[in-house]
Amino acid sequence: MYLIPQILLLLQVVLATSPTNDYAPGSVSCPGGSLTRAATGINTQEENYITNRNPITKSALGTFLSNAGLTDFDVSSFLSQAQPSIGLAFSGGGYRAMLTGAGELAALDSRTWSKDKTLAGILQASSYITGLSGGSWLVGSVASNDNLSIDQILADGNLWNIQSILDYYGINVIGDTVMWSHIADQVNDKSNAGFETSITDPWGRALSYQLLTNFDDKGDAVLWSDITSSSAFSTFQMPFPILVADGRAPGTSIINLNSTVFELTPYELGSWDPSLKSFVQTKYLGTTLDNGQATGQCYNGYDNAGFFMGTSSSLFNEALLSLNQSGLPSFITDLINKYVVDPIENSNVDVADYNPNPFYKSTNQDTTISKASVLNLVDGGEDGQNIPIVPLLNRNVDVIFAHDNSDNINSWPDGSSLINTFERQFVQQGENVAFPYVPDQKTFRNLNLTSKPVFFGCDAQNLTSLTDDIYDVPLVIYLPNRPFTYWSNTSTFKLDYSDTERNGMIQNGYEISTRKNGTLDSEWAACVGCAIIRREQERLGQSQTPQCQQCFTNYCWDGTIYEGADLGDNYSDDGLTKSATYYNSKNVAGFDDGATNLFK
Ligand SMILES: *[C@@H]1O[C@H](CO)[C@@H](O)[C@H](O)[C@H]1NC(C)=O
Ligand SMILES: *[C@@H]1O[C@H](CO)[C@@H](O)[C@H](O)[C@H]1NC(C)=O
Ligand SMILES: *[C@@H]1O[C@H](CO)[C@@H](O)[C@H](O)[C@H]1NC(C)=O
Ligand SMILES: *[C@@H]1O[C@H](CO)[C@@H](O)[C@H](O)[C@H]1NC(C)=O
Ligand SMILES: *[C@@H]1O[C@H](CO)[C@@H](O)[C@H](O)[C@H]1NC(C)=O
Ligand SMILES: *[C@@H]1O[C@H](CO)[C@@H](O)[C@H](O)[C@H]1NC(C)=O
Ligand SMILES: *[C@@H]1O[C@H](CO)[C@@H](O)[C@H](O)[C@H]1NC(C)=O
Ligand SMILES: CC(=O)N[C@H]1CO[C@H](CO)[C@@H](O)[C@@H]1O
Repeated sequence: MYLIPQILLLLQVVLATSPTNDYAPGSVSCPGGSLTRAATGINTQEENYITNRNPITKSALGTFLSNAGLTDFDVSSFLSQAQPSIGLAFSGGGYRAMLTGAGELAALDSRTWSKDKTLAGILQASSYITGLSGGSWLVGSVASNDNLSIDQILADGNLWNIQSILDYYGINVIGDTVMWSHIADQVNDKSNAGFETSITDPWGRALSYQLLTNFDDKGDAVLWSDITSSSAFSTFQMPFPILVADGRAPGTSIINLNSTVFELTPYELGSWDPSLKSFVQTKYLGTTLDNGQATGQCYNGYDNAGFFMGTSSSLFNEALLSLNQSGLPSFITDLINKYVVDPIENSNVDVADYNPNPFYKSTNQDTTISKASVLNLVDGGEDGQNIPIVPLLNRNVDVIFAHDNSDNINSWPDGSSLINTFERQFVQQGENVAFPYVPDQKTFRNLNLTSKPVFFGCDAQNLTSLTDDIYDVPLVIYLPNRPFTYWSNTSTFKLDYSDTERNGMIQNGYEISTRKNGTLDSEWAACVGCAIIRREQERLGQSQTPQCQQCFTNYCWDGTIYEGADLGDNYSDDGLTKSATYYNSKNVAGFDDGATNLFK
């Protein structure tokens, strides 16, 4: 059985469609018609994917709900009238976010080799999966590798060997130099083919040495649009993947209120926001367009999967500035030194250049973006919305699993990402995308809303002052990073993990999702089930069972705001505490040896 993912992987290598079979884009014949469209609705190919996936998610959800321990609830009768849609969102935060997120993803995956099945099958029941920055490394590598399971990745041993990303071959300086000269050749090819390159190009290539290791030449010819021809995608067997980046004018800063949130799907790149309201076909990026029409030859091969993950995580471009340049090819050192020497370039070190700008002269929206010759994208977390929720709001899913591995205080989250997304609905950029009420950071931290899962937007009826379409606002299951079996608040810029550290982080993520294998709450699976079915129940006018009412009492934020003194960071099993008993000052596994032993 375990051979199957390997075989699929080989198939996918054959299907890589970059016309040059290399990092450089190559010319292809134009498909005719406009390559952009106004953001008036979901892309028809995506819609077709979801329509075909619906029976699969419904059946998987039926299995999950039947095993979840729901009492007085008839699963098949409910599912004969309802189709809850689930979106999974994985935040940024470097490898901390990728690894904690990996454990959280494994907890939702029925394929995971663990006796613990608390939330197993929710991945199979999900329609969408989104990632940004460190979360894009997780979502991007899994989706590009034909939806490999997390422990298959660890068992294979090819992917995710994350000794320093800047020193892939460890102490082998010669090997390292070989890697950088390959990268220089690849990026140089793109440049020679007439495309402007930026520091995100070598960054995306370096990332691919951990994330696309399974492919020829570390995925230099693997495209984000190639996902559509992978085995799992063509049989609708994976959630539809979306990466997130932000639009930014060079030399300016962005906050949640004025950012343009870009989504990068295997079909399209663009934004629903009023500042753009357009999408371009991902596959034809690199083609010079005038209001969507090709002005010359069309190109494919620009949407390299590593370049896309690099774009979503462009904050880390800066890491390249610290490379030991001795022995590196001059193409790379010249590119890097441009940013070191020139203060203006330096302030744009986090920018990924998309040149030509696909939205040039777009009449869908006459904005600064459509006037510029280059499209500048930056790390998806730079607008403070570190959990990629906006694409899920635009798709009206019923429930969002919001995995928050942000660094707000001591490299722990404090709810800021949700707060920023909440605030955005009250300005023009966020109009028409309602998001449930959340409290301030102080309340998050001191009412145990960052130490255990919390549900927001539990009652659609309470959302009438935000929108008329109250049932379109998702219920949010908030899953903040916290320690159980591992001290998982590692620095965002820690780029070097031993296998032991890596596995400790993943294990802790698993404990966060499952509430320590259900040991902290034997009804956790049932409560998650109650959250998943909630919006459809409300639409159908069905009342909650007493069990679900109790779950909502336990997990919903009830509107209380905390006014007292800050209680600090001491985590107990289920909340914050003043006791030092649980405090482990050594950043090592073994914080609580009583937890699930998943990855052996
Ligand atoms: C991934 O794809 C395989 C094969 O296509 C399928 O068996 C599996 O269920 C898929 N995983 C998910 C999470 O859908
Ligand atoms: C966004 O808002 C911030 C803060 O007001 C400002 O500094 C920045 O220039 C704005 N960016 C854009 C692109 O308008
Ligand atoms: C940079 O690498 C060279 C070998 O290529 C080595 O001799 C030198 O010590 C390194 N410099 C630093 C600062 O690590
Ligand atoms: C992790 O959290 C502990 C407790 O809050 C703190 O003392 C430590 O500095 C944090 N580590 C990092 C890397 O932020
Ligand atoms: C919804 O509103 C009711 C009535 O005001 C209140 O009792 C309840 O706590 C609210 N629910 C949530 C989840 O805020
Ligand atoms: C944890 O609690 C102990 C005992 O009250 C206290 O000394 C310590 O400062 C607390 N640590 C943090 C990070 O708040
Ligand atoms: C937070 O958790 C601690 C430790 O479990 C508990 O003592 C405290 O009552 C909790 N606070 C709230 C508001 O639930
Ligand atoms: C691996 C492990 O400890 N699994 C346990 C998870 O919890 C269930 C019951 O809640 C046990 O049956 C499993 O053995």
